[in-house]
Amino acid sequence: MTKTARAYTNIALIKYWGKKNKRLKLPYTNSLSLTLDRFYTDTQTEIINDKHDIVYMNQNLLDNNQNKRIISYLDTVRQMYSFNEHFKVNTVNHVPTSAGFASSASGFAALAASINETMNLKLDRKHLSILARNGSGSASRSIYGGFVEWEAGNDNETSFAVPIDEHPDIDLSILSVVINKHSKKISSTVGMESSVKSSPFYSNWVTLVSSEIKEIKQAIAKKDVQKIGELAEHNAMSMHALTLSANPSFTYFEPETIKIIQLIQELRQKGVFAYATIDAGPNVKIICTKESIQAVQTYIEQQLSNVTCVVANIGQGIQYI
Ligand code: 2P0
Repeated sequence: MTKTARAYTNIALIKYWGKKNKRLKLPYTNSLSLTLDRFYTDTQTEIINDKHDIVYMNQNLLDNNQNKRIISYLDTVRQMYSFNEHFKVNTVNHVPTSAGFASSASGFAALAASINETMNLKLDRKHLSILARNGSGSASRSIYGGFVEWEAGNDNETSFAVPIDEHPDIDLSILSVVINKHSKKISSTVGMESSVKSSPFYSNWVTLVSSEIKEIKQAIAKKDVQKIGELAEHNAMSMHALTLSANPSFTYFEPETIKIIQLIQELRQKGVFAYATIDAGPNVKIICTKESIQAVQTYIEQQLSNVTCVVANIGQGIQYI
């Protein structure tokens, strides 16, 4: 029986938004994330005597349309490591549907680690990060715990994540505020492509990220949580400015997203520690301290009735169970 690979999701504090190479998922910029402890994917792969892969997700067999992205990834892995085996993949997402986190980061990190285990590839974590990136950019960062930087690189061998501090002794907690609404979703892949192609601010974004990465690494080293919060919020708003300034313009924000941003500003005026970060969807992740998180949650729940709050702390890297 092969071991199960477990990968946790991560939240980007300095975000990845745009690919210079679509096939290899090479980003234009570095990005920096925090791995979280609550949301993870468990994946097990078994070699089967067949010419096709089969994929179970959350105990359901995926059909040929649902499993396309995973099968195409397995083809890439077979090509990268020159083997022909096919697999039965069993993957379970422990990401509560109410938590508002995408599962592609934990999903592809766990799948990469699971293939490494089943095929006995003996990859070090750098090569595991490269393998995960080929599935989904943000998955490259979920190989490590704590603060992680994905170095953009120039080709398949040079684009991978590195740990900045895997076990940081720092007072940060994340409150995920989920807006219970199903809006039409523009995938990150499509959203990024449109921003790169048509936002007049895209080159400014590349310059901005390069300086914000340096600043946030200094703030992490100094455990300056306020500076980390300020940089993460500014970076997230700048990323979303790339969607608003694309042509045609689009946004991931819902009215409640803006409302939560305003509530966070009010909280700060009252002296409560809270900063917003938002990914390719309407939900807001609030960067809090252990002291502020309860007050932040209470205030948000008082002001907005139709939201769900989930608390997460700093999590670890890939595990084999
Ligand atoms: C990030 N996001 O840095 C950014 C911020 C969303 C907003 O990475 O096309 O699923 O598979 O490489 O990694 C989500 O996009 O995109 C993402 P692909 P991915 O976390």
